[in-house]
Amino acid sequence: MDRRDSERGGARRGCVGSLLVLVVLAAGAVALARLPGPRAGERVVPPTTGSTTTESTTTVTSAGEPAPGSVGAATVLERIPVRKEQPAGYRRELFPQWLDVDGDGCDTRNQVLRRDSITPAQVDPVGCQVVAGDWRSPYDGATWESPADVDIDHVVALKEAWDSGAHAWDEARRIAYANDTTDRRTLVVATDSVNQSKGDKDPSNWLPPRPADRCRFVGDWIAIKARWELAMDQSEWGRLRNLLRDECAALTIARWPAPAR
Ligand SMILES: [Ca+2]
Ligand SMILES: [Ca+2]
Repeated sequence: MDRRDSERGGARRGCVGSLLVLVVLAAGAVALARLPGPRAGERVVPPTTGSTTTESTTTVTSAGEPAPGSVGAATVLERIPVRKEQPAGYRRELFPQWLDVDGDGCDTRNQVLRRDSITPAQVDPVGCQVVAGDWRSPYDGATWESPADVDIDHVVALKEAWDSGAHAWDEARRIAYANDTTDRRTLVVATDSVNQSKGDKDPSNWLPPRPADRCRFVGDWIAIKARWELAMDQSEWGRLRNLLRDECAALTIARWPAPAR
């Protein structure tokens, strides 16, 4: 090979090398473009589902940086609109509950009981009725084995959802919300008495009694409001901002799947 051939070969290798660099850069750009931010209505990567544990999808990282697949809770909170609540017209019947919206033969209540049991739940062989399991309430840490001792709680209560935007939803969306098993943050298995004290309240006047459970609750609350494009009233938003500043500064939120429409 003479020098010119060698130079041409070198040039070819240079071209191939440049092409490879371009391909790698382009792939990187595509990957970066796919990193979603929680903009309104955006479809994002779902958090882990199908687990038999009650681990939260909201985490605190030691370095204060969002974990992969998550975003800072304060960033999400900043994007949530602040509006006066609109309570007129609420009736619980507007949110038909415990239906089998995904057609798997289990109503929502039993589906959540089965999903969140730490050990495999005992299920009636006929139908899908859960008769026993092991549940840990995310509000007080209590553990229960009988479904009679727990409630399936809408973390953002139906009335709170109504007051902050669901009053404008059609029935299909209200049913999707009331029976949501597509993101495990919407519905949790909680100690019945604690759930009753929670009622329809938002974090401006109710937080889990056990301090260790509060930051996770705060993150889940913010995620649900953002995911369903619900607003917050001023005192609710302010309380959450203060909690993120004072107690939950490193809180991150796992991304969420788009809700049914
Ligand atoms: Ca079902
Ligand atoms: Ca509120």
